[in-house]
Amino acid sequence: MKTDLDAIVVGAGFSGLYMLHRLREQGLTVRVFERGTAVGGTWYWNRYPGLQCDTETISYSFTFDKAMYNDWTWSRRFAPREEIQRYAEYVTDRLDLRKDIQFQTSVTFAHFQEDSNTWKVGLDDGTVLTARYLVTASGPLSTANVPTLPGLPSFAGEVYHTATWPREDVQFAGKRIAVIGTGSSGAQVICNGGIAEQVENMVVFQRTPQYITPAKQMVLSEEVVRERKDNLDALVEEMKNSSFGAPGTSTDRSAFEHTPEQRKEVFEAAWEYGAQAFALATYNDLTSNEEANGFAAQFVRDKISEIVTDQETARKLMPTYLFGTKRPIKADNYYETFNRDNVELVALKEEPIQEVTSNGIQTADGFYELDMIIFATGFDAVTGTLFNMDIRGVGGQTLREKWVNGAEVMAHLGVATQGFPNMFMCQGPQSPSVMANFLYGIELNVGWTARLIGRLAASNVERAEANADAEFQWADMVQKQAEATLLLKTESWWSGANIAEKPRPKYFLTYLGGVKNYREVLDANEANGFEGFTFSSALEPAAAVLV
Ligand code: NA7
Repeated sequence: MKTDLDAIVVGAGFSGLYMLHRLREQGLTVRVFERGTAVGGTWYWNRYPGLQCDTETISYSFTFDKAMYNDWTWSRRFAPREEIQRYAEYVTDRLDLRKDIQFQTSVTFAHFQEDSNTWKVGLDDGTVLTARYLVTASGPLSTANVPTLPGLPSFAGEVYHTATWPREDVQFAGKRIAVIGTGSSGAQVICNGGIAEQVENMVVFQRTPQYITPAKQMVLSEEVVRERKDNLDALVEEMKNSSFGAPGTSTDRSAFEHTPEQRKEVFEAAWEYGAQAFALATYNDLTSNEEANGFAAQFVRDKISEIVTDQETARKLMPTYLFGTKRPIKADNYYETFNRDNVELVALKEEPIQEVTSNGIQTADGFYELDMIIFATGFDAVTGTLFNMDIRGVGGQTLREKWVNGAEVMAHLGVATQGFPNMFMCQGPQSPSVMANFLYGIELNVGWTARLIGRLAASNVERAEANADAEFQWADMVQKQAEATLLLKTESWWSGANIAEKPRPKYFLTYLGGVKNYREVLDANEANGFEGFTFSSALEPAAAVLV
């Protein structure tokens, strides 16, 4: 059956951009629908002061086009948000993608049509389109988690969320502000955005104290930039064969190979080096062995005690959960910020919020007068945005029903799920996505998916559907990987436990096997004709074969 388009892609973040490029290269007609006014995805929406990427720019760049890599120059070791936004625009123009992206348009529904093996897709302007393939590139971190605090609607001051930050400038000078949440976003708002220097007073409402190691941001010299560009092939080799998809992010050494003195030296050097070194390149058993984990945890607690002058504040800042079982945070001068006279810490587990009033927050121990509340409370991660779209597969089943509201998420190779034929997820659940350098992950995961779609489009296959046994085996393997680590011992967005209304997933939401292994699995699967899918055709049932 003739459709309006070969493929509809939801979202113009980096996944959507790369998918558009790859599908178009194979001759498909594609349209991307993006609710924002520009490309960039999560970088477009999270425009709060201080935001920077915590993967180094050396590898947080597309590498598939050498000239495109070489013609772009990053200014710093970690890209500030504005620079990533410019990079996304650069990629868009360089690959001439803009003409196939429709901005300020949300996909409201996507329903699979069993009689024609096509997708009917509704947009918020009332348009309905048909396509053979539906591709979700809506991002794992794109639906904000906004807690309901008693009395919040009565607050007369300004209220912001890091993930839906306004495009207009926010004025901080002389104001009394609250930051609620101390994950990566909260930490960056607190110490990286220059806010503490402007406000009269900043009160940080911290639920769980975090392990925060220095990022060690720096301006890149011309020589460093030149060297990176001259050595791209070697860099890509290293990324391909690493676990995180970035250089300097793995080690074969166990913490037990060293004496306590040697460990201290290793941790100290990694602390000074910054980036991912402390969490990923010190020892290989920090997130699999509790004793090894304790070495790293204690090192950070000792640092907090050294850095923070007031020992009561230092005590409140000290994390007690297992190191690395929430996403490790990298930020410069985080603990130092609490030595400022105008920065105050409220440990919510000791001093819970009772209510928000028109002019502040009342806790069990006191009242904090405020002009502004900033929520840095994270995301309904991985499945949140997928569930918010009305996606219905075979028999009208919604994706939320299929995945039992998040309790039983299963996605073959992190790409496709049974009952939703011709639907493919970019960086979907159970792909490495948030556990690896996201841009390199896109090249792997989206590149593979685009090749599959290209093969389907070139063949007489009308319908490609993940098999139930394949998705179960994949989900079960992903869960076993997680069980071999300490990650399930902590409640976090990684373990799908940060949204009160959602059940804890039976199968872990992210593939933990690392980039190298995932790449090898995808390559082998492709070489074997894309195993784990059933390919069919209504017109030629016996002859549906991938060419
Ligand atoms: P995170 O990492 O989910 O952090 C959210 C923070 O907000 C965290 O400190 C939470 O405490 C806190 N939180 C959540 N709900 C509440 C309520 N109701 N009250 C008080 N505090 C709360 O989100 P981010 O945006 O910082 O980072 C997400 C990812 O983006 C990051 O990992 C990088 O990959 C980029 P908790 O720890 O749950 O007790």
